[in-house]
Amino acid sequence: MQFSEVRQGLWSGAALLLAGAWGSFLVPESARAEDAVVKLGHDHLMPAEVRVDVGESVTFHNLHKMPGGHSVKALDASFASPPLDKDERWSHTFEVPGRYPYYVVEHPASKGVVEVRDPSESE
Ligand SMILES: [Cu+2]
Repeated sequence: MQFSEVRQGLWSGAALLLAGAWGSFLVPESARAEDAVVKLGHDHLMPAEVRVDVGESVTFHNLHKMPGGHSVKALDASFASPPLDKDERWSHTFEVPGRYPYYVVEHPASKGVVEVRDPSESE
């Protein structure tokens, strides 16, 4: 009897966990919609220039398999990703308005710009 009570407790605990997992899976997924995505090809960026508002993030998504991966780095070093494997993503949130030129570390000729705007300053 005690055993079945424990089992029942476990099951409802599992059900709660499942419900919690669903909740945390479903809700933030939509709230966390990506603000901008830049895809990294072997030697190019798509799109090369993106605009976000302050507080938004840019996700860099590496599409190309290359030994050592691909990483991006701001010219002013304000952001730098780790090396990304194929299909890996890395996001950075921009808190300060400005223009952020960056490049692909493994292919320095591949350059991009993130433009960060303060929405309260634009009409
Ligand atoms: Cu490459």
